[in-house]
Amino acid sequence: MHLLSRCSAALLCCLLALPLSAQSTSTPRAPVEAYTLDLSQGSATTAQVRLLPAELKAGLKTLVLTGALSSDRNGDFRQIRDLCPNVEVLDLSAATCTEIPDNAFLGHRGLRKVVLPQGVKRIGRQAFFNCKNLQEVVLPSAVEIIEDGAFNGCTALRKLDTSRATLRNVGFAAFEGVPTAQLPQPTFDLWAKAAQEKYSLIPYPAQLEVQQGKALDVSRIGKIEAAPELANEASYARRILRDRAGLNVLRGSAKVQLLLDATVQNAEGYELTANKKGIVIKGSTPAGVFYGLTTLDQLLTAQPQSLEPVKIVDAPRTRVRELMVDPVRTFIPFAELKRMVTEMARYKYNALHLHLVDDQAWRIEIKKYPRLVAESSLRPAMDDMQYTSPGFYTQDEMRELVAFAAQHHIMVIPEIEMPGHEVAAIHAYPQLTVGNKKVPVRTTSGVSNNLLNPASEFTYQFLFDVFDELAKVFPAPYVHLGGDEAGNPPLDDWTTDSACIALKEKLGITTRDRSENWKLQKYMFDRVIAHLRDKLGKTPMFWYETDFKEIQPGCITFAWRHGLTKTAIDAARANKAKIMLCPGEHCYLDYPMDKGDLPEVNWGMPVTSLKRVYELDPRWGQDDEFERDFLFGVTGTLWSECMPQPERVYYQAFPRAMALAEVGWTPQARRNYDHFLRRLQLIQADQLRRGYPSSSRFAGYDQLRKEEVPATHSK
Ligand code: TNX
Repeated sequence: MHLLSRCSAALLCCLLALPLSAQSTSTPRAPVEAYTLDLSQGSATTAQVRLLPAELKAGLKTLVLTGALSSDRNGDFRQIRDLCPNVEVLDLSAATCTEIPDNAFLGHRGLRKVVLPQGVKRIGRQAFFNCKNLQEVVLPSAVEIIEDGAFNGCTALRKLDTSRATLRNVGFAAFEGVPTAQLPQPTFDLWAKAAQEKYSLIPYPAQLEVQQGKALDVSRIGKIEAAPELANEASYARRILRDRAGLNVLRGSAKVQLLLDATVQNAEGYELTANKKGIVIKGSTPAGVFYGLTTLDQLLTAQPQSLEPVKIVDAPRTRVRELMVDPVRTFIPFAELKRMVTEMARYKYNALHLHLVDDQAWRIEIKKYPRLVAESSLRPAMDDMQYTSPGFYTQDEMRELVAFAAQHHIMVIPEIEMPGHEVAAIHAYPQLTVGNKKVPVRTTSGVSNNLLNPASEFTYQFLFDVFDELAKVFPAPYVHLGGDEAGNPPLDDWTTDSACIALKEKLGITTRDRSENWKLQKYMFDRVIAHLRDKLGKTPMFWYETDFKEIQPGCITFAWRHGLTKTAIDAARANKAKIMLCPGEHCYLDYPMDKGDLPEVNWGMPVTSLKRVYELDPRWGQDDEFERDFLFGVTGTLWSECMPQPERVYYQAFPRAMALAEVGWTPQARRNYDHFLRRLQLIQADQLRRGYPSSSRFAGYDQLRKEEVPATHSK
């Protein structure tokens, strides 16, 4: 990529037409700026960008395709979106296809000009979502359908002539943020349809009673009254009134009252009443009041002018409702982390877990070890994506994030992996590993057998220093230590090394094969846990693995492996540890939501459907004692090996993270999947309008938007 971007301007203009033989996978000798893939003269008539060499794809600026375009799993559209990030001009005028698939170019930052094939009739949902540099699209006259969010966020798009097209359907928020004048209007009033569901609340509250009486004229709200401790919540309330009801200036006799009231039982619980005089929200803490406000925000989404009297009494089911993001495999720009926080807050999440280091990069500044970010924050070309993903967070940025998240009652939990998934650190400081091996930062996903060395004091000094610095940045009482996939594949790195053998002897470990290597991991964990607890006052968390056979009491263990949740629960109970539920089959949001949904190309991920997420009962067949004393919360994971653009994190997260929010918050008896889907319509439409992409690949998506809302569902 870098080689190509350094090319001279003259080369920019040259259009190289390579014959079919260019299918060879070798790297071309000279850098190529432009490419015509014309297969029409050979026997094949398919465009197949797949056949181009990976490095060529990563650097291409102009791409002209002829022949039939394929939109299957690893077809031409996926290839351009994920593997050709620098394509600026995409000329498909001589290619054929009848539709531009959903999400075809979602988040593509290179595209400036796209000429679509003559025969295109449909432009799919979110097809050009957030193509921020896209200036011109040449639409053929055949185009009849432009789906929801198709050009949403294309803020540079100035040339889009739809006058020749015979548009039958134009979707919701298809042109949100597009500055061009005279854009086609949506043909279906999705918003009005979805807003018929007046209580489109996610997560659904524990109690909701529709009251008698006159509705509140929202425009008459003249005042927000709040105790000084609730200044942050008062400003959130002001924002809600502005965003939902357009109230920039408050005038009128109705009011919003925010009250601290110790009689509200749960620290995160709240009571909300609305009547013609105004809105009262009570909580025993600012967090409770804040959650009441997020409910008010959703009430006003459906009823922005006239709010019908209602009383809501609500409290969460589980203590911690978390999303984990992975800025390692694909860097997440700092601003996007903030956008994630504001979005999570809407659904009453209270923890953002940052997976800050892994084999492919180290993403957090550590002042005492500057080589970590200097040498290991690039994420080199990985798997079939032959381009880098550079970036790291400074400690100042993380402080800003922590403060911002705190305003949204979200704590930020850092994760530093050990002893596995640490190749990036080992690359910068080879003394961290057995034999001081200088290893490259990992360029594929998967599991490495390069581990931290348990028999070297440098390892402990390093970890203590890192945690000491992080403790000054992240005030959350929890720190995640990773611990996954270090024994699977087995910890062979530790089997033959003489220092590891000597440590085994010292610890009374008699075996010399790999069977008790886990005891060295335990030794490492015990020392780090003691430091975290005694010196820093932190509670450790880690990913549960069966081959790591002991858990210290009071720790929080994450049940993540498909099919092993019961085993993890039993181990947590036996060891008096708490358990965070994130079983792969319900909570892995990096997996596709449906067959063929993004990420279409992955390492063989199973599908985690929206329904499957919703079906998680965090009690997991256990007793009351489990829910009260052992269940810590629920986590949705967003590993990013297969999400090459930042907005893909949102696409994977939503709407499943809404289902998971309800899993973690709403009492089981109040949950119903069909009802959830009806409430989701307005929430998802609102989210799209606000510039967040999401998946629509769940049963009933299209049908739900067309059918009438039955009266029974309006409560
Ligand atoms: C396993 S889940 C991992 C991660 C990968 C993920 C991909 C876990 C604790 N470890 O390193 O990113 O699979 O889904």
